[in-house]
Amino acid sequence: MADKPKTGRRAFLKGGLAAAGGLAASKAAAAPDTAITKVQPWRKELGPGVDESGYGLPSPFESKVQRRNVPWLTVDTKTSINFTPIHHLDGTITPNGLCFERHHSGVAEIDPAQHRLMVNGMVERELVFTLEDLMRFPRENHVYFMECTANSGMEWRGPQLNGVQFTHGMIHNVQYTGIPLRLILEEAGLKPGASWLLAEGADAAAMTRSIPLDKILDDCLVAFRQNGEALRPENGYPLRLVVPGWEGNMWIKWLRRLEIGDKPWHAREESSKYTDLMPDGTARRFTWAMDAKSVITNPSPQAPITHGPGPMILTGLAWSGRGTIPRVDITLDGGKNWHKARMDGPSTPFALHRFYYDFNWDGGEMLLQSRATDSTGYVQPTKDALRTIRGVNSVYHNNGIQTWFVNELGEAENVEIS
Ligand SMILES: Nc1nc2c(c(=O)[nH]1)N[C@H]1C(S)=C(S)[C@@H](COP(=O)(O)O)O[C@H]1N2
Ligand SMILES: [Mo]
Repeated sequence: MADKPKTGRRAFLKGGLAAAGGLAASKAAAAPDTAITKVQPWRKELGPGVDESGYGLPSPFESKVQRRNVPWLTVDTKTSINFTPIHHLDGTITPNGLCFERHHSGVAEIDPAQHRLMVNGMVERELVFTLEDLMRFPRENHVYFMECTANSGMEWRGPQLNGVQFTHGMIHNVQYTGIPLRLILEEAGLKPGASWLLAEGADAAAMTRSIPLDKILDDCLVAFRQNGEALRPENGYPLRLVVPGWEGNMWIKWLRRLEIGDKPWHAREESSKYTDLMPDGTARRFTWAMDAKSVITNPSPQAPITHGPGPMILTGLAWSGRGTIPRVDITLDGGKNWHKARMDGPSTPFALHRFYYDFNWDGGEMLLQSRATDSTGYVQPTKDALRTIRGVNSVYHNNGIQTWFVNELGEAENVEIS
């Protein structure tokens, strides 16, 4: 703030503190603040040495920052799902240990020496690669979000989960290091008529998805690192498919086989699951790209406002499976007035974007919403607009606008405006 006096932010802060200043001044007069007047223990003694574990952890004072699950969500919720604490994070990168997890048969604990990637089907040469073989292909680095197709899926019929971690936390955004799949397929040689790829995981679910070859050859990766280090076991160690902008279910973890064909396979995860049940009873399939979406992470039910009226920072995340997010608008009054949020940090296709709205809270109730516009011009719809077309039987692809009601105490609640 102080290094940007041009914005007028300093004057604004001063004004705000002066408004609440009576309080601060009288407190100082009554009892000195020991955090400034006393010599703290960590100033008197030599601290502990360098990290002995060899792999560092966050400060113990940050222990509340945790992936969490919703106990009633699935019968086997402990082995199958948890959520990223997006209300505890800032910037755009998700730390590896906080990336949400979704497993259909638990984590495959793979010995990399015993892992192979096989390419078969409509290819000139069927191939099997060791990890060492793969390390000799040229690699690339890209930051991408991955959103579970069912993120916000529990909110179709109305507000249900009282926390942004649970309504929007099936998303993470990391830097992948991986091999363009195009290069691996060039090595195998595609036969004429090849147009689809089946990706298969090595977990007990043997998860399989059909993906059009156009997408595969365009930008898909076989990734082996996230944020510089090896993939975590829960995120697909040692290999995972990266399908930029498309639904999380297609990002096959523990990747072991790529089959080339000329039509989709209609696997379980693209027929009975991950299709969109419409009001007339038919199911929409192959809705792969994740539509533009945004959410205010702070304040939110798990992150209430803890200060009085005056300057405050509202922040959140926005993303689109079709490009970047040039614009997010914010309303404090349930949509009567909209304000342009300040986009901050990198803006690259298929990655999370961070927005801020810095304003002066009057201490009154608010109905907060954010609305994303992506680089194609598409505007995030209201939940009612989505329901008009899709009905209420859906689980997947809910990108509707989220509303938080904030009371005078700063507490927030998941609500909808009708
Ligand atoms: N092999 C395999 N791949 C998988 C899954 C799985 O259970 N097995 N789950 C899918 C689903 S539904 C999602 S949302 C993402 C979750 O990835 P994450 O655990 O890294 O967040 O992986 C996808 N890939
Ligand atoms: Mo998912």
